[in-house]
Amino acid sequence: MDVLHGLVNGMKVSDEKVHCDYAGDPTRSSELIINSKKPFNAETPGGILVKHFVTPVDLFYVRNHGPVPEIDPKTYEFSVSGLVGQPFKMSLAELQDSANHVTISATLMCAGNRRNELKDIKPVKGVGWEIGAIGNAEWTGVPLRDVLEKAKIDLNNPRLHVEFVGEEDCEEITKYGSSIPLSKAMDPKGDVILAWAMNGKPLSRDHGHPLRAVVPGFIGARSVKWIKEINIIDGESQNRFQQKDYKLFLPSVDWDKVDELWDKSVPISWLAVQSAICQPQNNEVIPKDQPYSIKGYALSNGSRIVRVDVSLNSGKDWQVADIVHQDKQEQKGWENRYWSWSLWTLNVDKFPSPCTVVCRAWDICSNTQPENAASIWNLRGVMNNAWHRVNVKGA
Ligand SMILES: Nc1nc2c(c(=O)[nH]1)N[C@H]1C(S)=C(S)[C@@H](COP(=O)(O)O)O[C@H]1N2
Ligand SMILES: [Mo]
Repeated sequence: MDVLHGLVNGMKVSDEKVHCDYAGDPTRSSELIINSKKPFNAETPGGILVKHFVTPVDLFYVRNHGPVPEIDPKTYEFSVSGLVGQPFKMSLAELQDSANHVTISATLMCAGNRRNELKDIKPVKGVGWEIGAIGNAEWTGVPLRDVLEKAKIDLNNPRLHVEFVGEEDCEEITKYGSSIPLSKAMDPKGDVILAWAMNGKPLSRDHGHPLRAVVPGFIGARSVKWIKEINIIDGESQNRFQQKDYKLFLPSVDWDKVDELWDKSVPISWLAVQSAICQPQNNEVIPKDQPYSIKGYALSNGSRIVRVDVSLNSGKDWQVADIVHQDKQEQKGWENRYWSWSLWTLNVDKFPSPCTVVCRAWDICSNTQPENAASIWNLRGVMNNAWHRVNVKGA
């Protein structure tokens, strides 16, 4: 991006779209469903999601707020500063030499996943997503706590947050930024890493090349890409993506009432229990009495998914699906660190089409999903984890 961004021929640009130039964005797989081109936002079709426990990089959803920055990994460096005893800058090579490398299996999900179902109830602001703003990957990097230890931070101050700021200029005329509590960052079982690789290869440009945060168990918004700064701050980040977005309000709060409520609402951090049916898709035709495998995903915030229920009659009767693949990190003593999704299947001998298929998941804390999306509708359309319903037509 031009160093003089925001200035054209020395004049300040007032049109907020002008400084965002997407000509340098990378090319993408034609299999992604595009929800917005500029900035690029695209999701994985449900049928593809359940084919891979580890989502291939080119099929992994992309959620950008601005143009993808072009960063040379050889000259790249990020800073660590703020309320630290020892501020510093680090290059990628220095980071890679500084600590043991770890690989964490973790699912990223956008807080806006399944927003379209909320839109169907009442309009909401935000990019429309079906069920595919989610993906599971193997992330390699170094623990964030190993980097922060060099900065001499007061670990006894419970107010401290770690703010990540990205390189790119967003449509919203700000750098993308967000923060997490220092306690999550320093928790050896929190598994927050600074990652340079995804599924064994250097990060692709869309997914944060050369370095991003991966904050397992938190909404995708906190896993900041293209990290430029890491700031230790008192309280949460003041960045608009922490303060004026990703917050929950009552269904009765609309845009005319929200102004004074932003400051009173807590930013979303941890994910809730979520599940969705990926196969069949809504309005799919399945001949009556044919055998069929219903498939989907389920996920919580590190808590193990213990049951996924599926109904073939709009939620009247339920059957328990087989969890066919779940992250095995707990077997290494990683209790409550099920950062990856579970994939599940229910084999039906005679599919009772036409019908409405419904799913809901339970985690080990017995948390489950609300029955109706209307009860959790919110003006930004975030965190929709209502029972997922799919209408199937007969033939
Ligand atoms: N710098 C930067 N980081 C970012 C974003 C962004 O637009 N800019 N989007 C966030 C959001 S809302 C999500 S859901 C995830 C998406 O990560 P992905 O595009 O690799 O799937 O990145 C997060 N990190
Ligand atoms: Mo997101």
